[in-house]
Order: sequence, then C-alpha cells, then structure tokens
Amino acid sequence: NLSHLSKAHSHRDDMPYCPKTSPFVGGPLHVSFPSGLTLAEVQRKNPLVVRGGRYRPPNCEARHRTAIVIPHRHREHHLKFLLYYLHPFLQRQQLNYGIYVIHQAGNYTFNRAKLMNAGFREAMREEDWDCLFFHDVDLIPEDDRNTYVCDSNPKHAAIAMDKFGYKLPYKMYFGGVSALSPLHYLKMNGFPNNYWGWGGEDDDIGVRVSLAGMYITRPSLKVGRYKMIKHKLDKGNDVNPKRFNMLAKTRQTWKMDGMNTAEYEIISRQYLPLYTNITVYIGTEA
Ligand code: UDH
Ligand code: NGS
Repeated sequence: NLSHLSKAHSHRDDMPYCPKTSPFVGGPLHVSFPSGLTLAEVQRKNPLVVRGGRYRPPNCEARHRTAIVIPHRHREHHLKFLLYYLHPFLQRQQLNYGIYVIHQAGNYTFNRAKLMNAGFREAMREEDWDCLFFHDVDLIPEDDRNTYVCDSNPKHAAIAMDKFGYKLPYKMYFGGVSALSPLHYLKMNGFPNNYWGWGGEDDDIGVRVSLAGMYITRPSLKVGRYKMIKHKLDKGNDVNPKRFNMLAKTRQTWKMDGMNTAEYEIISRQYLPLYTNITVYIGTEA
C-alpha cells in the first residue's frame, strides 16, 4: 500500500524502492541477555537511527512504514534489551520505522490496552504509518523472517513463545505482539479502555477483531517465535478479578468503549536517540 506517499513524508524521487524481500534478512536468531549492556552501546551500534528512534533505509525507498508501540512502566531493563534486538532486526527488513514507548504516568494500576489507544493516536499524529505493531516490552523476536509489516487482516505475531513451549497456549490467544493497520484499528474501535490490571484485555481485543468482521492472521510457528525476558507480575499490575465478567460483555461494549472514548493527558513527549517516549496520564478506574 503506497497511498501514503502523497502525504507528509514524501517519496525521495532519486531512490528506487527497496526489493520486495530484503537481502539482509536471515533466519533464526540467537537471543541472549548480555549483562553489561547499556543504551549508549545500543546507540553506538545503530548509527543510522535518528532522533525519536526513527529510521529509513539509506539507499532505497522503504515499501512499508511501521510504528512499534510499546506499553511501559518500570521496565527499563527490558526495554534496553528489546531496543538492542529490535533496531537491527527492523533495519535488516528495510523498513521505514519508528519506536514509541508509551509510559503510564503515576502509580495507579497498569492499563495495557488503554496505553495502546494513546499510542495509536499519538503515533498517527506524527506520521502516516501503514502498520502498527503493539509490542510487549519483554518479547524478543527470534527469527528474521517475522516481518514487521501488516497483513490484510489483524495479525497475531507472538504465536510461538518460549514460555508456552513455542506453541499457541490456546486458540484465541492474541497477546504479546500484534500488528494492525490504522484501518483495522479503527474498524474495531481500537482497544478497550477499562481493563485495569493483569489479564483479559488481549482476549477482548481478539474478540473485537471478529466482532468487527475481520479475522486473525498468523505467521508460521517456525517464524513467529519469541523469547520472553523472565519476570514476575509487576507491582501495580495485580490480576484483574473483573476480567471474565468484562469479557462476557465485549459484544455489547466494543462500540461504546475504545478509540472513540479514549481520554488521556499527555505529560511529556521526548524525542530520545533510540525511541520516542510519550508519558501519558490515563486516569483511574471509574
Ligand atoms: N507492563 C509494564 N509495566 C508493568 C506492567 C506491564 O511495562 O508494570 C507492560 C510491558 O510491556 C509488558 C506488558 O505490559 O510486557 C504485559 O504485561 P506483563 O508482562 O505483566 O504480562 P505477561 O502476561 O506476564 O507477559 C505476566 C507475568 C506473570 C503473570 C502471572 C499471572 N497468572
Ligand atoms: C489468559 C489471560 C490472558 C493472558 C494469557 C496468558 O488466561 O490475558 O492467559 O497469560 N486471559 C484471562 O485472564 C481472561 S500468561 O501465561 O502469559 O501469564 O495473556
């Protein structure tokens, strides 16, 4: 889809399009977590990444423009590893990309899905992205062929995680990493705003996909592999006891709760060397 080229970020006429399959993409990746890693080193290893964590291939015009949206709070040590792996991975795929970290302000209960709504709106405000990857901070892709571009329908990318023995834990699982075009996102009214705490919001999002008349696509089990950085349940993200009752009502609520009702306040927007950090105050449970 090249329709965006008439908009803000214009095509560089002097450049040919990148090939359909990048020559730099390999196969399986070895992922480990080196102890002394610093953000300065990640920066040094990615000299072509510019302010706000943006990149365009230097010698060809990218065919795809992908925003990575990462919900975040108190996971700086995971973010460092994700950036260490993701920047080179996305560059090998010859994408025009940007990384957005959506940081929840304050200490109130975490709300992953609402942060994604804020991330969607704020990323789209800056650039006409044709695909958004909603990405947990602790999941590292383990195969270069897991292309960070959108499909004709919403894509669930993290289908083979190490912690689930590299298989889907259950058929409708939609957690971890998913990829939607702006049209997909708006068609399903974005994500729910009122799942506070751990669990269920990803299932709700999966249900929305089908309620909006779409279906979930997936890469192969060989390609959609991820290593999770091990951790315990965070402070401020207790298991949400209401999640099952809420999930039972998604059919009645999805049109009234989502992108059309997402309210939040931007506290700050920082264009850091490796990512754009957007701190948002998303309020508290009603
Ligand atoms: N996140 C944060 N900070 C938090 C909570 C969540 O940044 O305090 C983000 C982060 O991107 C994370 C994502 O939200 O990857 C999902 O949250 P999670 O990692 O807590 O969820 P996950 O299901 O792990 O991956 C839960 C660990 C144990 C749950 C046991 C409950 N049965
Ligand atoms: C389901 C949760 C999902 C969660 C998945 C994997 O039970 O939100 O487990 O969890 N759904 C409900 O609670 C309704 S995990 O093994 O990663 O802790 O993503």
